Amino acid sequence: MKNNTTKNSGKSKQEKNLDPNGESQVVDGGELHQIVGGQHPALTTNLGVPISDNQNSLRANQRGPTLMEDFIFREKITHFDHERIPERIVHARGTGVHGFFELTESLQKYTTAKILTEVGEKTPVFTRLSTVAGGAGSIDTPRDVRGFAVKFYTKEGNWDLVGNNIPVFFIQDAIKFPDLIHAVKMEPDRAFPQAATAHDTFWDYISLTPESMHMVMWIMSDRTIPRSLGMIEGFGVHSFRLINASGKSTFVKFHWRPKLGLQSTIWDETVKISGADPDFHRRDMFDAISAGKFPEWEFAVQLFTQEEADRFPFDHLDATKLIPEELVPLKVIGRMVLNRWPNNFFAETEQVAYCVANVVPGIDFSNDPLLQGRLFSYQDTQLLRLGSPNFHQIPINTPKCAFTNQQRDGHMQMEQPTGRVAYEPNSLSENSPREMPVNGFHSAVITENGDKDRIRAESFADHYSQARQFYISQTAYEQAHIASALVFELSKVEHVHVRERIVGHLRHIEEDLAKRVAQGLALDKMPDAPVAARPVQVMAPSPALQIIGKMKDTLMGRSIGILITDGSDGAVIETLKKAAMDAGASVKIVAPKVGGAKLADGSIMNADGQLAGTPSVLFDAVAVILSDKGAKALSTESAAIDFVRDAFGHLKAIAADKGGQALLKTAKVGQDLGVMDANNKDAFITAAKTRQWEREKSVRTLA
Ligand code: HDE
Repeated sequence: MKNNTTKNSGKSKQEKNLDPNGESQVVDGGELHQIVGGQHPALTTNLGVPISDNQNSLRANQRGPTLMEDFIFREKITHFDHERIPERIVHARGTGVHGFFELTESLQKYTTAKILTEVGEKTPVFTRLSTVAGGAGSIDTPRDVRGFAVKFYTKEGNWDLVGNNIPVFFIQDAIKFPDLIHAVKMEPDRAFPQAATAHDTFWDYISLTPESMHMVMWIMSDRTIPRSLGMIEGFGVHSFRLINASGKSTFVKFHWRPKLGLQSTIWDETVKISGADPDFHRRDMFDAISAGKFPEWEFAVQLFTQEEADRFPFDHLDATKLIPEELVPLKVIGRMVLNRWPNNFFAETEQVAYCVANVVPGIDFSNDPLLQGRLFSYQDTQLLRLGSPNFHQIPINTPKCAFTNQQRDGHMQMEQPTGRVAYEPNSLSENSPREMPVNGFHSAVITENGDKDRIRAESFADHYSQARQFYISQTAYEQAHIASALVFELSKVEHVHVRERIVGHLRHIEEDLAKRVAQGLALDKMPDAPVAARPVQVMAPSPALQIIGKMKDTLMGRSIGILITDGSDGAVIETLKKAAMDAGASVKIVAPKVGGAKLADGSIMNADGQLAGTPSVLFDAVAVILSDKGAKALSTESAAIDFVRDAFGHLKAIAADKGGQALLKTAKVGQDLGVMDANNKDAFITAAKTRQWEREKSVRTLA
């Protein structure tokens, strides 16, 4: 058929066939191919058929319909249509990194597990840090618990320690989990809010679930708005058991402690980070790994016997309780370093399948009813997500030790077992796998008795004592943040009776907290406290529960932003930059234009970020080094005004030269010890390592 359009914009077949290894730039039917040398393999179908044209589907004629016959098109689109697997129902948003675990102290007295007894041995790990409530594409920085899941590829099989950055949980029995998650997720009729607890269904459920009150204190604290993934603690939460060579078992709780110390953001800062960089934590981790600044955690255990547990003023099998460090001290036994970014997000981070039931000989479970339920849930969830009982054959899930058994076949089987024997016991095969009565996995031998029933132990009934202990252990600044977070969240709740019911619970925790929240909500009278199943016990404050007390005197893992303009003083910038980098920080230059600025001496300083897209919320402290002319130009630039105003409002150190001071004045930014002259680099570095907590009362009204 004749037609007046020409194929490929008039190019001949020869012109379309590019030399894949040449250096050329060719327009092909509108597409731009930039080939920069190298040996490019042929593009093929999944079955190895070379593809001649990856831009045009097979058409009946130049402007006619596409033909079903086009197997290349169909294969490509079918594969694309199937690219997604169900995202995790919880913890969908996560960042995974490879690394290693190194044991520094043997637990041989307590366990046979090689991973906990072979000092100096480096075991590969894959660690995935996540938020809980949001979907896979949600922001990194909502107020939320962080998941802390570690897969240890040990010599005796994979051990998955699937924990959180908070040592307790909302509920005591796994059967409640779907209700809790339905309450926190987007409300089903309107499909919002995404990744947020600040809505009616969450607080309605919580207000009817007194056992959640301890967890509520933790989630309303700044633990749920961490500064970076390298600055969170990790907890196995439940009690587990270790079993030694003579079969004796000891209870254990697992802890991860970040080498960078604990640090959180300010709520207003978190909200703004979410807009400025929805991938804030993932990017920060990627940058740290790329720069060779590998995040590291200490691994610690709390060990205790049944007899000791019997004397605790709470039940350690109740996941809403922690064991204060003052009661059972932490013993550091190893470290984990994360040092390798995955090659491919989907293949590794998305397909990694953590299962709480994955333990190795020498490690066993306790009777915590939450843990018991989790032992079922994770395997089941992986079967749905990964679609096959052979998901252990996906490389990220495959043990690094030998494994063999008589399980066969199934969807996506990758192995090709030989021989006629696929059962055990057998007498036909000389080399088929056999049980290992001595070294194989053994459960702890425990005597169980009592009535079978749907029942909660009496010892689980104290819901307020540890909530109170957490609150009274905090610094005054942190208490104000908890009260303000409660006011913020409950102000988003439309139902007044739900707000009131929560304040009623708070009265059992601390009357002053309840008063502050009631005032923040403008309740006309103090709601009654619900009947408590058990009286609140007096527990001594535990400073280990603070964040501020656990900040470290370092700029490692922190970032400093320096705002410059044309005419800025290069020497001052360089001095500050060097001091910050020497203290371990990364430094970014921010300028009105991304191409950089022409400094006073005529040289060009490149910018790492354009002012409009690089607000100060992305930094831990800022310096403002401006020429007089630059300061004047920025005085009508709201991004510059916000830059300094937010830095001040988020309690950050600010170093400013004369031009910088002029901008601070225009922005009506106050002066305090955290605002200093740019020449005072030592004071700036010291102030940058912390937040100016005293400033807070001058910049916002806290509850
Ligand atoms: Fe999970 N949880 N969970 N959870 N959880 C999942 O498994 C579940 C709980 C935690 O990075 C799911 O693979 C039940 C406590 C982390 O891939 C699912 C209960 C703690 C991750 C599941 C709990 C956690 C999950 C969803 C109540 C801290 C992410 C996707 C008994 C100790 C792991 C998946 C990753 C993921 C079930 C409670 C931590 C549905 C039934 C307590 C870090 O199986």
